Amino acid sequence: MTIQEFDSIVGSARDAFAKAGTPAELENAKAQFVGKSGRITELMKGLAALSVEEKKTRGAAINQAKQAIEAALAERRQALADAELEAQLKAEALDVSLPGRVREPGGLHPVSLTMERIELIFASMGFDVADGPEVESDWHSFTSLNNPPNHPARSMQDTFYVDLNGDDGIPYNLRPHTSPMQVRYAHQHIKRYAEAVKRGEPMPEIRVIAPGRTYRVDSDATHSPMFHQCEGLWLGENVSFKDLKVVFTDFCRTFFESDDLALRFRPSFFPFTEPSAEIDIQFQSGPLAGRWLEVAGSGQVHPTVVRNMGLDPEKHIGFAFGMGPDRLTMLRYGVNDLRLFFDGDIRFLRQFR
Ligand code: 2U9
Repeated sequence: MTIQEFDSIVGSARDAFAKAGTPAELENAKAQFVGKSGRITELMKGLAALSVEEKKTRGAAINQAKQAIEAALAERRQALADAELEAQLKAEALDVSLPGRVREPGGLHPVSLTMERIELIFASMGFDVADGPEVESDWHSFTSLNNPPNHPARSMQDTFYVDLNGDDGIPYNLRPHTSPMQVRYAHQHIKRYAEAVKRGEPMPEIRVIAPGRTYRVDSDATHSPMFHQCEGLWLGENVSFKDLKVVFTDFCRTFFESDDLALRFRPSFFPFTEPSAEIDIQFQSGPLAGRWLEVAGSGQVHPTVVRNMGLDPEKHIGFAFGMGPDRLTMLRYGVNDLRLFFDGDIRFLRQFR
C-alpha cells in the first residue's frame, strides 16, 4: 500500500467520522470502512491474490490503516459522547446561586389587626372578650335592647332577615350590631355565679367587649353590608359615666398611640342607653389634626335593658359603648374607602403584612 493510498483511506475515514453528528451516523460511516463491505475489508480480500512476501507487507500496511481508522472512530465516539453530556449538563444546569422560590410571607387582614389590638387593650383593663352567633333572634337583636316594635332598625331596609326552614315563626336576622352577644354574656355570667350569689357573695362585675361581624342593608364608600363592630359593657355596683370617659379615653390614646388625643362626649340618643353620647376624637398633629372625628356611641345602660339581662337595675348600673373597627382601621392607616377592605385585592392587603 503506498503512502498516498494509506493517507487517502485514513483521511477520508476521518472526514466521514467528522461529518457524523450522531452515534447512528457514525455507525454508518464506520460501516463504510471497517464493516463487512467496508473499504478495509475489501483491501484485505485483495490480499488473497498476492505472493507470501507481498501479503506480509501489504497486510501490515492495511492493518495499520485499520488501526488508525479505528482510533479515529474511538476519538469521534468520545467527542460525540462528551458533546451529548455537555448538552445534557447545560440543559439541566441548576444555577444554585439563584434565590430560593420563597412563598411570600402571609399576614393578617388590617381589620383583624385592629380587632386584635382592641382586644389586647381592653384585656389589659380587665375586660373579657365575648363571642356569639351571627344569626340572631329578634329578641336578642332588638327587643332585649329596648327597641320599640316599630323601630326603623327592625325594617327590611336596615336589617337582613333569614328564613330558617321549619323555624319557630321567629324572624331571624343577621345581627345588625354585636349587642346581642352582651345580652347572652350577661345571662351566662349570672348563671355562672348563681351559686356564689345564693351564698351571699357579691356577683363579679360584668366587664366585657363583644367584637365581631355585623350586617346592615347599606353599601357605599363608608358603609359595607358586612362590617365589624366592637361593643363594650361594664356593669357593677356603681359604674358611672366617669368610668366610661376614663376607659374610652385610655383606649383611644393607646390605640392611636397619641397621648394628647382629645375626646368629646356629645349628647345623643339610643334606645338601649340613657343618657347617651356620641364619642368624637381629635388629633393634635398629623393630617387629621384639629378635626373632630366620630368613632363610637355610648351611654349608661338603660334600666329596661339591665332587666332584660336578668339583673336588677337598682343594684347593677354601668355603661356600654359601640365602635366600628373598620372605621378605626381607616383612621389608623389613612384608608378612605371601606370597600378596599373587602374586595380581596392582594395588592392593597399586602401593605399591612
Ligand atoms: C347592651 C346594652 C347596651 C352598645 C352601644 C352604641 C352606643 C353605638 C354603634 C354606633 C355606630 C356602633 O360604631 S358603630 O357601628 N353603637 O353607638 N352601642 S351604646 O350599648 C349596649 C349594648 C349591649 C346589653
